[in-house]
Amino acid sequence: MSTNISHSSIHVSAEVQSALAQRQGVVALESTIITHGMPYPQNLDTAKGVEQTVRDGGAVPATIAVLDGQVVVGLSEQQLATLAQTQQAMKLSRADLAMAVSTKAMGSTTVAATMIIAHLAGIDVFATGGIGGVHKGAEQSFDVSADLQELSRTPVNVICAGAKAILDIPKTLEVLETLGVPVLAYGQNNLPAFWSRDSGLAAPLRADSVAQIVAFMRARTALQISGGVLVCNPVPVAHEIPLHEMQSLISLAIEESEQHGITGKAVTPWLLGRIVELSEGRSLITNQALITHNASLAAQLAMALNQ
Ligand code: PSU
Ligand code: MN
Repeated sequence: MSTNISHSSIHVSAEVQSALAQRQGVVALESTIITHGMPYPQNLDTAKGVEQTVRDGGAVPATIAVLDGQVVVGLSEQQLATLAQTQQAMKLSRADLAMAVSTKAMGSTTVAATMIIAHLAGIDVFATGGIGGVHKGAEQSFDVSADLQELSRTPVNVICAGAKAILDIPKTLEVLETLGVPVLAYGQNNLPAFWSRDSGLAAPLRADSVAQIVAFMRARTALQISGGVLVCNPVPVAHEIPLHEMQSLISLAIEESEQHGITGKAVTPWLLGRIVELSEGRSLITNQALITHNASLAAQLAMALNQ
């Protein structure tokens, strides 16, 4: 167990503990994408593939989830397989993470909850697919993901593929700016939009190499600026679905979600699932490709930060 954790409800795997102690480079991975973001068995294949990609980059993966009330940092292969098949995992964010612990429930961690646990365990790099953000129609629904607040307060560097086009991306960028969260596009001027490389919007900041990201992070530390950093890594060209092709599917999925009365935490998983169906599986393949790509960049960053 890492030295800054003294709570018995948190278990850090031996491999992750030793990697942290030896400053080998550890990449945190979320689990909501496993339980609520993809169907079985693609979710398990993806989770394993992402872990392998982190290892290929020389770092150690630490997938995070709550299993029967215990927060686990660095799921074993068996635990990963169990989680991937469970139907009743709670989707955990900052508000409900402790409830899964206190009721000894199964739960998967969103970006927000994964950041909280990663920080507690001493892990400062985290790879995911897409972050939560401001939903379209938020002026009516007030649906703004707790991921955004978490990025502003918890010092973990999150590598994602941008905000999903099911969100209101301009409003998401505005909120991130208000909260003081740096948003860096990697290798391009425009912000990527998850399945698509280009959201059509300029990213606030740009970095072209891992060394530039590290230099930026060191400068923040020197200036005592706390909180997270969001690096947006465009999906590889071979797997991208251009925004104009996604747009009609997204509009249809949102319309249907309203007709079905989907609200609250169910919105993001419902839309993602429906978009996989509407795209006849194509969006799922893109989702798998982008998260693997992000894991590779995260491994490079974790290694560089530990040098
Ligand atoms: N991106 C995906 N699949 C997912 C999510 C993002 O491709 O399942 C999850 C992440 O865990 C993210 C969460 O933190 O959705 C956001 O949910 P909400 O909007 O309810 O905060
Ligand atoms: Mn929400």
